[in-house]
Amino acid sequence: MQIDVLLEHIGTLYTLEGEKRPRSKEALKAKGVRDGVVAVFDGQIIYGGAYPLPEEIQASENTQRVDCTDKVVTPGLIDAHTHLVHGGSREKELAMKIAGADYLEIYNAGLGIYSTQKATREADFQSLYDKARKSLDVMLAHGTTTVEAKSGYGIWDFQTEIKQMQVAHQLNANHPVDVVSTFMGAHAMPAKYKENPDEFIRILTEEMMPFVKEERLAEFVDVFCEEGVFDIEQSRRILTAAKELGFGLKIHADEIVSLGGAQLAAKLPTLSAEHLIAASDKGIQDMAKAGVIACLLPGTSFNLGKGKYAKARQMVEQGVSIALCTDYNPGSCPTENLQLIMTFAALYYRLLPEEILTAVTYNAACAIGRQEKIGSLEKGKEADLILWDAPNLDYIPYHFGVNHVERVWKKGKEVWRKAE
Ligand code: IZC
Ligand code: ZN
Repeated sequence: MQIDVLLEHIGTLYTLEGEKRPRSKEALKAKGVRDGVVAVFDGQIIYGGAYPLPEEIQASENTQRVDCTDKVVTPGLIDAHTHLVHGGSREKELAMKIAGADYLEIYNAGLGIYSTQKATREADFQSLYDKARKSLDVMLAHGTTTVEAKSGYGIWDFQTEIKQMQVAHQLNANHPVDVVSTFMGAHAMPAKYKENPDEFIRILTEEMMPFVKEERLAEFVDVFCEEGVFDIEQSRRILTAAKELGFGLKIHADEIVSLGGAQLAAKLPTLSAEHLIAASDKGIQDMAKAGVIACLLPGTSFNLGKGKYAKARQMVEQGVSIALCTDYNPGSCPTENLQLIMTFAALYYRLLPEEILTAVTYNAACAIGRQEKIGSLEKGKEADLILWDAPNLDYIPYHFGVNHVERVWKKGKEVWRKAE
């Protein structure tokens, strides 16, 4: 068998080979292989592991050889929770935050999500596309090769929702980073339906969601289950309808107030529950039992500035599988940099680098239903690879705030390289 690209003499290779289901407890720890080698042919991994190569795989003069001595190689990072496509930015809220205003106060003052809705509604397709493409470039430069993108800045204005999802689709087709689309029409309660939320839920579930399904605009449906947004019963109705239509389910649960979103996620069950900063012990137990993946977003906790973090360590000890994501959005987490999130996870969640790596690769792939294709460097999987300019894995979250990526391959093609 031939080889297109051969990464050899790898200081430490993390293939993420292991249990074929979302990982927790001991299985969450990725194992490193010294003197590793990865062989790629036709966009796929044909070997990833310790030197030497199996006999049937041979390099030729056409093979591109990459010397990875004293460096780290991992799968491409997967960011399983972002609000990638949006108009505008919210730096004007910074002074309010510095003065002590919290997220829901800003939202209730008609700013927050509402101001991004306005900016997104006013932006045309091309400007939304250009802005999101720039963000994808930044993500790719920091090692992200697949990203989930939520709609949710049109809400009652369905054309804007559709526009956001169409931008995500076009980016998926044109950009090296793969974009997985989620419909999040239930991201805020529109002011004009505040007195009649049932009518909005009817429109959402009977008009919008069937259209999104029919047009294949999204694979997942997500709901912001939060005090003053969608309550437990409303979230249950929306997600039950989504399930009946064949969508995968996600829920923003217990981000700020402990409403019981984690329990609801376990009951439905959803594929993932997001945030969980205020999740109860019972909610965590239920999620472990039901196998709901926790998509944790420590950058949001950091940026909300209240010192409140999800109980990630407890979740792992109790058997919840976790993914770590940016939550990239213009309000609660304006960063595309998943490496920074890895640092926050180490410092604020007290997760080990080996646990963190699984949470941004294999488990994140599970959180978007892509674990058969990506998330590990095993034979037959897509060759999404990062060569890190780092002597060991610990170095990546330790030396924070700078980019450690040297080269990135997507489906076997080199798509990013650090300037010399
Ligand atoms: O734009 O504020 N939490 N949704 C739920 C967000 C944060 C995004 C935003
Ligand atoms: Zn979010």
